[in-house]
This record gives sequence, C-alpha cells and structure tokens, in this order.
Amino acid sequence: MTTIRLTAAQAMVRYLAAQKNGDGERLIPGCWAIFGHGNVAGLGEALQQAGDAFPTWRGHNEQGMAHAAIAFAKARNRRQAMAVTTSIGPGATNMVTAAALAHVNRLPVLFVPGDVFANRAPDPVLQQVEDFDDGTVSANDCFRPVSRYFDRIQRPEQLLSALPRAMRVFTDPADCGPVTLAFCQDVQAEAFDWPVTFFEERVWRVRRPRADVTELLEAAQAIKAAKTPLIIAGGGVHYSGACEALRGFAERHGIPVAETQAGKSALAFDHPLNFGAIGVTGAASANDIAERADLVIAVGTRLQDFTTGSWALFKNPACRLLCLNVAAYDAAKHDALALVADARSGLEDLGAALGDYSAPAPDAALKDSWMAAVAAVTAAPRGNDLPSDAQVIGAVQRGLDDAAVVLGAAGGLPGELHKLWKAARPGGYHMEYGYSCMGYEIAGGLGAKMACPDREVVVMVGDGSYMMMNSELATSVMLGLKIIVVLLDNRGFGCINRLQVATGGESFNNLLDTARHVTPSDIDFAAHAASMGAIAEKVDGIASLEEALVRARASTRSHVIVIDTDPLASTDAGGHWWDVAVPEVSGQARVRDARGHYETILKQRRSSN
Ligand SMILES: Cc1ncc(C[n+]2csc(CCOP(=O)(O)OP(=O)(O)O)c2C)c(N)n1
Ligand SMILES: [Mg+2]
Repeated sequence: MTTIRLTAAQAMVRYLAAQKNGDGERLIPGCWAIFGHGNVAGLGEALQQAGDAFPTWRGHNEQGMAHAAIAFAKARNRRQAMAVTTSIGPGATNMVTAAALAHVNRLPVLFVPGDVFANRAPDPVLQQVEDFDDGTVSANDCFRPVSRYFDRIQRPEQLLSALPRAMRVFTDPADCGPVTLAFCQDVQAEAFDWPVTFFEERVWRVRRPRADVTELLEAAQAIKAAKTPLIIAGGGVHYSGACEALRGFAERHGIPVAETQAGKSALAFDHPLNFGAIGVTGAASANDIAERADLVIAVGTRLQDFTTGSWALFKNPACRLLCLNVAAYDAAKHDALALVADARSGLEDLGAALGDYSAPAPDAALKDSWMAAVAAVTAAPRGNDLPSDAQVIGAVQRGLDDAAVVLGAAGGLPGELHKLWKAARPGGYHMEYGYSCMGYEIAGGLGAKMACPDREVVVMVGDGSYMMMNSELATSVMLGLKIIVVLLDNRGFGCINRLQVATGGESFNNLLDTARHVTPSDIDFAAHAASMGAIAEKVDGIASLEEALVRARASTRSHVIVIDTDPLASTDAGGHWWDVAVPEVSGQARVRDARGHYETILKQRRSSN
C-alpha cells in the first residue's frame, strides 16, 4: 500500500478538497476559520499550506461564520457544504446555536471545533470545561444533540472512517444535516502514514429513493377520492430539485399549491395554481382552501406549527394528511398516510399512478382577492406616518428584478414576507424560519451571495436582529461580496411586543422605550454600518427608500439602507391563530380575557382533530 505521511489536519484538508458532488463541483468548497489554541497550529498550518486549493475565509464571530456556511448550503440546495473551524472552548460553543439552526433546517455544514488534548498531558488547558465525574466530556459535547453525526477525533486514523461518514450525511437526502468532528489539538498535529487512495477524487451523488409500490397505490387512491385536495410545498421541493415536477403535477391534476416558508418560490407567485403562503403567516387564499381541504398533500415539509396553525388550520372533519417525504420520520407525522420518497421521483410516480385524474377547479377568485389585499398593504403610503413593514416590503420588491434573493430570519419581517413577497423564481426567497434565529440575516446574506454571486441578495433585517449580530457585514466588505441590507428600525422587538399585547400582556421589555433605561436608546445604525466599511444611508420614507435602492443596486460594496418603521403595524389580512400559551391565572383582567379566548380556540382544535 502506497502511503503518504501527513498530519491529521493536513489529511483532513486534503481529503475535503478531493470530494466532488454529482455536478462535478467541490462538495466542500472551502473553510471558514477563526483560530485560537486548539486549531491554529494544526488546522491553521494545513489550511495555509492548501492555499487556493482549499480556500479559507476569516469571519468575525463563529456563529456568524457558521450562519454564512449554512445559508450557502441552503442557497445551493444542499449540493455543497462548507467547513467551519474554531478554537476550543468559547470559539466552539459560540457555534452551538448555529449547529442547532442547521439541524432544525436539515442543512449540511461541517463543524470542526478544536478539542482538548487527547493525551490529557496539560490538563486542564485554557478554556477546558472540566467534568468532575466524566473524563471524556469537553465543551464540544454540547454539539451532540444538534449534530446528525458527532465524532471526537482522538487518533489520526479515525479520520479514515469519520470523514466518509460526514460526506455520507451531507449527501443523504433523509439524514442531511450538520456534522461535528471535534478535533483534539494534539491529534491535529500528529503525523500518520495515510493510504494515498484516501485522497483520490470521490464523487458523492444524492440518491433519489423511489416510493414503495403499496404506499404509492394507497396515496394515489387517496388523491383520486379527494374533492378538495391541497398541496403544501416545503423546503424538500427545492432540495430535491422538484420545482418543475411540482408545477407539472399541479397542472396535470389541477391541484392548488400553498407554500411554507422553506417552500416559497417553488412555484412562481403568479402561477394560477399558486394560492400563496400557508399557515400562521399565510395568505387568506391558501388558508381558505386549507380549512376546507379533505386531503392535504404535504410535500417535503416538516409541518411545523407555523404551517399547520398549531394543527388548528385544517377544519374539515374529513381532512386526511398524505405526507410525501424522503425522511420516514416526517412522512409518518400526525398519523399521515406516508409516502416515503424523494419529492421529484415521488411526484412523477404519483402522476403516473393518477393518470388523467383532475381535481375540481379551485376558486380563482380567492387568489384574485388576496393579490388585491397584497397590493393594498404594500402600496406606497400617502401621509407622513411611519411606514409599516409591508410598505417597506412593497418598495423593496418594486426596486428589484425577478432574479433577486430576499433573505431574512427573525422578527416581524419573515411573517410579512411570507404573506406578501412575490417570489418569481426558485431560490428568490430565502427565509431561515426553522430556527428563526436573530442574527442569521447579515451573515446569511453573505453566504447566499457566495452561493449566488450573480443574483442581487437583499437582506431585510430588524433593528433587534441587527444589534444581535452584524459583524459579518465587515466580512462582506472585506471579501468583496456585496449585499444590500434594508434595516427596519422600529426601536425594539416589535413582533414580540405585539405578541405580548395580543396575549393580554402589558408592553414590557421589548420596545426600547418600555424597557428599563436611564438614557433613552438612540442608535445611529447608518454610522455603525459605515464604520465597518459598508456604504450606509438613512432614508426618511418610502419614496426616498426607492431612490436609495437604485443607488444600492449600483453599488459594488455592501450597502445598508436604514428606515424608521412603525412597531405597532402588521398586516391583518390573511394569517391564522398560533398556539402561544396564555397564563391560567393572572391579576390582570386583560390576561384573564386572553386566557378565555385561548381556551375557546383550544376546544375547537380538539374537536376538529
Ligand atoms: C437568537 C434569538 N433570540 C430571541 C429570539 C426571539 N425573538 C424573535 S423575534 C424577536 C425580536 C426581533 O426584533 P427585530 O429584529 O427588531 O424585529 P421586529 O420584531 O422589530 O420586527 C425576538 C426577541 C429569536 N428568534 N432569536
Ligand atoms: Mg425591531
């Protein structure tokens, strides 16, 4: 056996650089890194030696780097995944939230936090978490529940099995998610004689599991028996490359389509069968059909509570659930008729089984009146009141072309965007709404831009999320990866304040003015963004926002536009109840009223399910 002597870190880098996806691209195109003790001497040396053969990007915050990597993988429809390496201790645990985000969203990313010495000689090292009862515990054990595959590399040769397992997870459509390889720092630097075959180019194709024949027949029968079926398109439609198959299936069988946050843009907004967003942040048109549906065909969706209106949305007592999902876990949810298959092949096979079956035509007027409602709330305002999020969304939409990608994650914006954004092309709508993690937005915009350099990436972010994490804006400037950021400053956590009041609470600790303070908060966001090298401006209303967007599109550097907005306004049209538990006893009458209302709805849900 021909061997080559390399350190374990050098071997990891060499192996990662040799992996290809089914499109002939690098499966792992490079590595984000913030060094410290635990990775600078080992992986740091290996990455530096690799140079352009395996590029390294330096971020400003471990979570931010990981958000960029995750957004990249999402925007590439899981065809590629990035690596992220950190020092031991705080660098590593800074990344745990991002690992959870990747796990919830089923997105591939390779986390390589440094770990304590395998030989334990210098114990305890700086930043070591010491467990009094368990010598095998380190800070990196926090990654276990938020990794699809977790391993601790305590000997170099463990990489021979751990790395292929990681690639398997990234390219397995059902198991896809984050992998953590906690890499002991002494092991990174240790030499080993590796078989040269380990570093040969390897192609990882994502398989398309076909449906079981019996499940397929049962599913086709259920559809044929349905009078008011509805398709819910989830993120799996994108990841499977099934957007065209979905369109063909819906058209051939005349079945209306509604979209989840992750599924949105699977079908063009103006397609006659696209009835819009579904659920808590849904369109009235889609929710109307969902309420009456006798069969819900859920394709590639986890069916989280925002999609199902906390399971109170489907009001037809005869409603059945058919779940087409590549993951048996998701297909079997809520007593569904399971159809375990890849979305694209599953839709194709279902179509063949259905023949020329066509559902009764859905009511097109529902869609027309919803589009009229969208036009009304997104139109430019007449007066001088602070604009609503919806009015800002309207201006941003008017200022962009069809290819643009709008990106967001937390606050009031994802809900408004889900309802109102007109997504014309697949991938033009990038919402991280599995973990809805504040601070994803700007770093995510950077990752999306790396994935789609030819598309304009527009990040829509609230003041709260911006304050939570903004430092990768400087990275976008440094890397010449231009993003547009529209920052809506409503002076606080507007959506949580609205939720607080809607559940009977007093306005408390959400808006900056109703939080305990000595000096009223007055943050100059434009100055802050400019200090990181971005072009930044504050506009005084919708008309000047539209002008600024023209400048932002012409900019070659990341461009931030700040606009003051109304914290109390949100779109009343559409939407659905969401289960947020209200206190059972309270000294406040408004809370008691809210509890009474809450209990009424809970009773309805029980009787309808
Ligand atoms: C990391 C994280 N912490 C807390 C939350 C809970 N949360 C959701 S939205 C939100 C407020 C967001 O404020 P902002 O970005 O200004 O948006 P707005 O609600 O004002 O539209 C909070 C605290 C979260 N989603 N993520
Ligand atoms: Mg806000």
